[in-house]
Amino acid sequence: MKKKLLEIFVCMLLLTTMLPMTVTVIAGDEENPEVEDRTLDVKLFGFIGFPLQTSFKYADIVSAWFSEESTDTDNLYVSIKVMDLQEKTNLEAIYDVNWVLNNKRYLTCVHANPNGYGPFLIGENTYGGDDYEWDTCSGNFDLDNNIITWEIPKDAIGNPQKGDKLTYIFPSTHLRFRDDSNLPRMDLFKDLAWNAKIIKDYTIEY
Ligand SMILES: [Ca+2]
Ligand SMILES: [Ca+2]
Repeated sequence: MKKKLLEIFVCMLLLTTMLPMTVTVIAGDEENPEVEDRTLDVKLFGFIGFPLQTSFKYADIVSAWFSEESTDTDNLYVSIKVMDLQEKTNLEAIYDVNWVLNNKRYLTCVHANPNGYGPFLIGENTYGGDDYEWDTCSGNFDLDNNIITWEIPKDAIGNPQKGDKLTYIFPSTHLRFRDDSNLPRMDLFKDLAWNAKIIKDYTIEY
């Protein structure tokens, strides 16, 4: 009988310690990203792998996630982490995160090049195809932690409500000749999320 009581007590103790853990993993953050990509997987033209990845760590996606703050419910934060973020890059480096919300496609974007980075953009795919209507938004290049974050006013993405789902989340990076050169604007190198280990939906919290 004593043994049985002890077993019940241990079970209850385990349950109470596990419960807070299951609550904290609901929202997206760096530890629980919506997308976890593989590393050292930047590809020539987006599909040809190669071994010398050291020079391309600034374009190598590690993960991407969405987050909100209970004290700032008007904004949605989108973050992308790369292996080694650089403030200035030799090639034109383009960082994108795509998603679908209430049947519309959205895209965040920021460029880096030899002059630095910015502006931070949020695009709404209003007319279909690849045409986006762009707005600028706030953002941050966190060079210490290799994280880019867009701060997106929810009214720029159709004012989503609590419980709405962001689906088809797809981060990507694109390296091409500098936009201020006269060379063609074709992607030379890309890291795409097709080979990601995890891709999950994000549910609006507030
Ligand atoms: Ca990667
Ligand atoms: Ca990838």
